[in-house]
Amino acid sequence: MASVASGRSGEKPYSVRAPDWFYDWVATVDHKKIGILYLVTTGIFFLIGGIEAMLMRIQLAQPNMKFLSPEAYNAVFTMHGTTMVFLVVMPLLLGFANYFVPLQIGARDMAFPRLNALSYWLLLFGGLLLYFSFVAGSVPDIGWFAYAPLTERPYAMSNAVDYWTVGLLVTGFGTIATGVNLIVTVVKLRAPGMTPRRIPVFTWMSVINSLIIIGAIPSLTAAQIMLLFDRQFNTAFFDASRGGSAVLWQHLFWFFGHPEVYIMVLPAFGMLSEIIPVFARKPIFGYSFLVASGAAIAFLSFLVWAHHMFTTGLGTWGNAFFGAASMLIAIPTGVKIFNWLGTIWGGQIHFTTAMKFCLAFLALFTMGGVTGVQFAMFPLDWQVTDSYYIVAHFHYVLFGGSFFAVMGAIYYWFPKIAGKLLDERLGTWNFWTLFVGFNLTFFPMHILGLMGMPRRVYTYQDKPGWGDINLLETFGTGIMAISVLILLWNIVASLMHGRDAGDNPWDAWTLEWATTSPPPEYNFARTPVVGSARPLYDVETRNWDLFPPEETHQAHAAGMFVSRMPTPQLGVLVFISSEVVFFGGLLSAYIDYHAKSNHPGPHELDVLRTGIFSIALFASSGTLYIAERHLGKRDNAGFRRWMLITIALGAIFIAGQIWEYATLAGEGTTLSVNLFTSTFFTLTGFHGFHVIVGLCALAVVTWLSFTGDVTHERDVPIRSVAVYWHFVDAVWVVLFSTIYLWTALF
Ligand code: HEM
Ligand SMILES: [Cu+2]
Repeated sequence: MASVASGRSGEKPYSVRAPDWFYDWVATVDHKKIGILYLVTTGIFFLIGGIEAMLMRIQLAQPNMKFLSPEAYNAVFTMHGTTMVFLVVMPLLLGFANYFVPLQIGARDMAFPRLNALSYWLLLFGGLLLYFSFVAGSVPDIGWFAYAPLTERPYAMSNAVDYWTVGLLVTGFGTIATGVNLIVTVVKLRAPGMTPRRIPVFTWMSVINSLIIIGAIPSLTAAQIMLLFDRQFNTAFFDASRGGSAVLWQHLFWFFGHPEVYIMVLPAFGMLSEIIPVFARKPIFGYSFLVASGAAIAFLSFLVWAHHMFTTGLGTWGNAFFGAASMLIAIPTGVKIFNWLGTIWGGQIHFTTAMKFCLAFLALFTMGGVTGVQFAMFPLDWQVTDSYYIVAHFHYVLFGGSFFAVMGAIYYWFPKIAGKLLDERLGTWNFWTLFVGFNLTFFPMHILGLMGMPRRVYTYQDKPGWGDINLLETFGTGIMAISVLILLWNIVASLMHGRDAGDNPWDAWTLEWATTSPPPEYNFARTPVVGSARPLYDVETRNWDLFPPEETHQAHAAGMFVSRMPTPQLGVLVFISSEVVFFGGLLSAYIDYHAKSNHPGPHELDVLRTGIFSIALFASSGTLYIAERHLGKRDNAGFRRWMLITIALGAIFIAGQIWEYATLAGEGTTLSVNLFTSTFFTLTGFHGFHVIVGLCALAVVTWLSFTGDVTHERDVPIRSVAVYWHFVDAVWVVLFSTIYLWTALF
C-alpha cells in the first residue's frame, strides 16, 4: 500500500493501489496462470515477429526496393528469427505444457511453483532486454545463429551483439529451469495408477522435450559466455587472429541449434497425438511406438548438429557421418506420421477447426521433413545451403509444422482455459486463409532457392521470374496476416460472448477434461485415480470411479516408477545434468586449443601445489558422506562437526585457487593473454564459483541443523546439497586431470 501524505492535517492521505488482479497475476505461482502468461506473452512476440516478417516481405516484394536499408534489413531478419525461435515457438509450447501437464497427470501444480514463476519472468525480462536494443539504437543484426567472427570486435563494435547474448542468456536460464521442473513434476507428482504407459502423449513429449532442453541449451549458454568474454574481457575463444576458432562457435551453437528444432516440434507432436484421436473417435494407434520414437528423435537430435556445417570443411568422413545420422532421424519421425494416419484410418472424422489444422500439419510437416532429408545428402546441401530453398524448408517444419499444431491446440484447449468455445465458422476462415497464405508465401521459396536466390539479401536484381515470385510470396504473407487477425477476433469475440464450453466439450478422455472449464485453482478437489490411458472413457464405459476414497489409492501404486528420491534432491540431480553440458561446452574450447600444436602452454601452472589443494576438495566429499552418516545415526553434533570440516576443506581449496590466480597475475598471466589463459581462467573460474555456491549451501544446511530444521527425519536439504557438492568435486576431477595432468604430462 503506497500512501502519499497530502500535508494538509486531518485529511485522509490518499493511496495508490494497483487492482487486486494485478497482484494475482504478478505474484502468482499457479501453473495455470503462469501458462496463460506464457501464452499471452509469446502471442505478443509472435505479432512482433510477424510484423518483422511483413517488413521483410514488403522489402522483397520487388527487385531493387528501398523500403528498408541494408542495415535495417539485417536487423529485421535477425530479430525475426531470434524472436520466433526463442520468444515464440519454444516458450509457447512450454506455456501449453505449463498449463496442461499438471492437469493431465492429475497433479495440483508443478513440482517447484516458485521456480516456475521465476522461469516465466526470466523469459519476459530476457525478451524485453532483447527488444530494449531498439530503444538503445543497437539492434542485433548478426543473424539468429550469430556466427563468429561477425559477432566479435572489431566487426561488431556496438552493443547489439551484447543485447542478443545477454537477452538469450536470461531466457535460457528460465527455459532450463522449466525443463527441470517438468521432468521432476512428471516423475514425482503423477496421480495413482498413472503408470508410464498411461501418461498422455503430450505429457510424454513435454518430458522428452525437457530432457533435450537440459541437454542442449547449456551448450549455447557456454558459447554465449565465451562470446561475452571475448567482447568484454578481450579473450580469444572465437578470434581466429589469436588462434581462436570461429568454427568452434558453430559447433557449440548447432550442438544446441539442431536439438532446438526438436524442442520446437516434439510438444507439437504431442498436441497432434491428443487432438487426432478425439476427433477420429479412436484411441491413438501405436502409443508405445509414438513415445519411443519421440525418445529416439531426442537421442538422435544430439548426433547430427554438423549437418549445418557441411561447407565448413569437416572432411568427407565428418560429412558422411553427420549426413547418415541426419537421415536416420527420418525413421522415428516417419513412424509418428504413420501412427497418426493409423489413428485416422477407419475413424469417424470430425472436421473441427482443431482437426483441420492437425491434418494440414501432416501434409506440411512431411513436405518440410522431406526437404530436410535431402540436405543430409551433403553434395546437394552444398548447392542449396544459404538459399531460399533452406528458408522454405525450415518454415514448412516450424510454421507448417509446429505452428499449425499450435493453432490446432488453441482451438482444442481454449475451451478448457477460457470456459468458452471458439467460433467454428470463424475457425474455418482462420484455417483456410492461413493454409492458403502459408503455401503462397513459402512454397515458391523452394523454386526461388533452386533458381539461386540467396537468403539474407535485402534486395535482388531484376532476374527473370524473381520479381513475380517474390510478389506472390508477399501477397501470401498478406493473407497470413489477415488470418492472424481473424484468430484474434475469434478469441476476443468468444471470450466476450462465446458459447459455454462445459467440462468436456469434445468428449475427450484425458484428465484435464475431468475438471471444470476453466479448472479451479486447486485443479482437483480429490486426487484422481486412473486405470488406463483413457481415464474418462473408463468412467463412461467401465464405471470407473475417478475419485475413489483416499485409502484405496495405495492399491494403484504398482508400476508407477515414482522415484523415491525427495523432490528437491531429484531437482538438483536433473539440474546438474544440464551443468555437465555447460562444463562440457567450456571444456571443448580447452580441448580444441590443446589439440592445436602451437598452443601457448600451461608451464605457468604449479601442478604440485594445485594437486595438494585438490586433495582437500576431493577429501571433502568423504567428510560430507561421514557427516550424512552421523545424521543418519541421529548424532547431530557429529553431523555438525563433519559439516564444518567439509566447509573448511572447501575453503582451503578456494584459498589455493586464489593463491594460484594471484601468482599468475603477478607473472602477467591473465584472462586475455592467450588462448590457454582464456580457457584456463574461464573453466577454473566457473568451477570456483560453483565451489563457493556449494560452500554457501553447506553453511546454510549446517546452520539449519543448529535451528533444528535439519535432522535425521528432515534430511532433504542435506541430501539435495550433497548431490550438488559431490558433482562439483567430480567436475574438478575432470578439470584437474585435463588442464593440469594431461597438459603437464603430455
Ligand atoms: C509469420 C509468418 C512468417 C513469415 C512471412 C516469415 C518470413 C521469413 C523470411 C522472408 C525470412 C528470410 C529472411 C532472409 O533470409 O532474408 C525468414 C527468416 C527466418 N524465419 Fe520466418 N517467417 C514467418 C514465421 C516464422 C516462424 C513461425 C518461425 C519459427 C521459428 C520463423 C523463423 C525464421 C528464422 C529462424 C529465420 C532465419 C533468420 C536468419 O536468417 O537469421 N519464421 N522468415
Ligand atoms: Cu539441423
